Amino acid sequence: DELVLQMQDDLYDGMKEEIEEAVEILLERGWAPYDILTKALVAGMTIVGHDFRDGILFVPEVLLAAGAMKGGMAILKPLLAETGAPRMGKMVIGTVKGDIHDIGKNLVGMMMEGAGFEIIDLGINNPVEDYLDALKREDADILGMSALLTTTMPYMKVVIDTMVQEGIRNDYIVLVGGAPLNEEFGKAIGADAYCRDAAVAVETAKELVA
Ligand code: B1M
Repeated sequence: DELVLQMQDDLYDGMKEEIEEAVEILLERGWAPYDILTKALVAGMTIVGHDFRDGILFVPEVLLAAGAMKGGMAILKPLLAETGAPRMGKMVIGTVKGDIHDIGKNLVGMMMEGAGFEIIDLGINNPVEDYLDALKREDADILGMSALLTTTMPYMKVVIDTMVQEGIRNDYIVLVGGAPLNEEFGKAIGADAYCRDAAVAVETAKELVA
């Protein structure tokens, strides 16, 4: 679809209004919200990521792209959450200390909500205390941590180690995700599972909560 390619260009150029309009148009054309999310927005952000890595795009441009992505996601959010699924459990989710990337985390939260989980979103840059306080306060079932930097992903181990020290590790399901992680890393730090994307996070959470 030509509009989808146009959206990837517009996302690259940080054109929030154009993205919002195009999301509405695809919805009118009968596109599933999840397909708009993955085929237009996530695919567009992947291209941004490559050019950011290669020094073609810089932080200000990527921030604009992120803003456009969030504009599109905001329209899709209620639609993805509209399944009326039964309550599955409660998840505390946040990006780890030192890391301010939140698009992936937000997406996981949205999809989990759509699947019937209650989400407590702690935002970005979370020290270990924030996670532990929220888990206890909210009587949560699941801890979800996100990290997008190779320099911040080791902090997930700090959180899990602290849970072990406090004797509460096994009271919660711990799921981790983020572009630089992999299965092996998830195992090595003692998480219950590494989740490649939001759909996998939902499936894994459903499986482990049951
Ligand atoms: Co940053 N950045 N960034 N950035 N940024 C990356 C991550 C990078 C890979 C780009 C690159 O070089 N190719 C690179 C990291 C390199 C590395 O560590 N090896 C990088 C860098 C270097 C930086 C800065 C250091 C740049 C600088 O300042 N010099 C800086 C760091 C700031 C900080 O955090 N302290 C920085 C800043 C930024 C912006 C602020 C400009 C912006 C963030 C805006 C925002 O989030 N509000 C930004 C962006 C947008 C990116 C890229 C381009 C896109 C990330 C994204 O949103 N992807 C990214 C390149 C890339 O990842 N390819 C990059 C879309 C999103 C849907 O995917 O986040 O992977 P993702 O989430 C997926 C899965 O990973 C998984 O599910 C999600 C949905 O499917 N998942 C989970 C994620 N979290 C999960 C948690 C779970 C489960 C699954 O819990 C249960």
